[in-house]
Amino acid sequence: MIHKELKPFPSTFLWGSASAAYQVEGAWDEDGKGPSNWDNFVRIPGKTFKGTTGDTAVDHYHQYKEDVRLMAEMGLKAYRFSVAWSRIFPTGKGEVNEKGIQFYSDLIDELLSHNIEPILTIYHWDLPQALQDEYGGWESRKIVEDFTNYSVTLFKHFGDRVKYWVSLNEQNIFTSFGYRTALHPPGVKDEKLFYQVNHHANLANASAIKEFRNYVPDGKIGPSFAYSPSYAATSHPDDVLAAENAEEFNAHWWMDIYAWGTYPKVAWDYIERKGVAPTLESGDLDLLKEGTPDFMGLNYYQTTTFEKNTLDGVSSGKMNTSGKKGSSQDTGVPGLYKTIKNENLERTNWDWTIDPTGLRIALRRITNRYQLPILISENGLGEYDTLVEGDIINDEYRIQYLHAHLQAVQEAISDGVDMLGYCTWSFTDLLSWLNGFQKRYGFVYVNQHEEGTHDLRRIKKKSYYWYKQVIETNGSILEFAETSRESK
Ligand code: BGP
Repeated sequence: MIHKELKPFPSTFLWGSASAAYQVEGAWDEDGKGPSNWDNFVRIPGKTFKGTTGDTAVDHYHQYKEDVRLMAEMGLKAYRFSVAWSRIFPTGKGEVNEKGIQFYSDLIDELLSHNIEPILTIYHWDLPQALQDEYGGWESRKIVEDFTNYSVTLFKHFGDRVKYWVSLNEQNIFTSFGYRTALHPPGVKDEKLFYQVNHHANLANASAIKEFRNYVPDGKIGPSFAYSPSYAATSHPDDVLAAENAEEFNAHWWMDIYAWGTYPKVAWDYIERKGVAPTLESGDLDLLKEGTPDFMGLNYYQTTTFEKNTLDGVSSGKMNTSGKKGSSQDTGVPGLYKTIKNENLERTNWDWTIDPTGLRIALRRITNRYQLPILISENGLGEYDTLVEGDIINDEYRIQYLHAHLQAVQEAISDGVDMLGYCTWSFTDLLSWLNGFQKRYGFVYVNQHEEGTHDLRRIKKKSYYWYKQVIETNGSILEFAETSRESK
């Protein structure tokens, strides 16, 4: 679809940036915070790049005022951040830690005083370790009650000031990495447990959204889903079917539940016959239908290309967490699909495909299937940045990446997609879960590295000034690069 003219970005468009507590805050054991699953996991040798931890991260906990000042100077309209559950409830439940409430309350006030809309993520992967120890965290149904109670506590304290909420961040990633590939805590590989854990997360998500209606009736809430649209490697029907499989198991499996409260039929039948379907209790499906969101949060980084995988085919491949281009391996599920390199697409040094059109495809598929407004809750480029003399970081590659993706957003808007806003990942540099500090995403460089102690000073990158202009012009400067859009 080629439009002669593009629609402008809506005047209310939220030009934002996002972060997550564990990746920016630091202060991991300060002011009464309890340990999270990530605080423990990163201490197991070999789990993260060069053993990096979020103990200090980029010290946002102490430097949030400076960070918000930089956001304000840029003209940022929205800031998505997450709350660390174990700051609010050090053991996941029981007594509220007032200092934890105070920190987020102050952050919210600071944002609002600079006209920056807070977008609060309730859960971005850092589970109180106490809940993991007590009942296996997401492995038990008990999590539904504790998560709901934690969410209600946030609604009560912040619902008067925060209008945009994200319930669970990338449920598909934290359940798959936690229980299928073992790359994230608790580092388990158990397919049946994975489906059960995921079902509990679905229930917790729906239960929190249902309560949200009582406490923040004028607010908007939705999950953030990591959607990587599936492409078929060739037009061979077997490859097309493999891509369909991937779409059903990797996307509809979650988004159908969010939007409709139903599991997709074909995928459900498959896992039931395999004997790994989750146990449903009476009332579960009703709850899932009662807790549907106001918008779909989309975390988009790349597309994935699939081909046929036989029953004795590939089942696991290595992820590139070193930044050595070409070190990732293809992976798959025997009998369903396997990934294959898409020769049409450039890749980053971490082997993530660069595909702005894929973002437009993602936005259209979500719109057509679910008819929900979309908040892009993450999109960005993780790359090496070089600090040169005079405190200059010329991250032209990041500008190009974001520029092309924002053009795709505008094209999607012109296609009829209802967009609430766009949050880049990320505002400042931060800790990349498995990849240390060298994989950078921010508009603001932070002098932090895997080894040694550093001054953590903030330095604006070239992309900072570019995004400032994008915001100032409500996206209209993007259109001047007409040629780059047409050459895509
Ligand atoms: C998403 C997460 C973010 C962030 C981002 C970049 O999956 O929600 O927290 O980390 O990916 O990923 P990475 O840090 O692995 O490059």
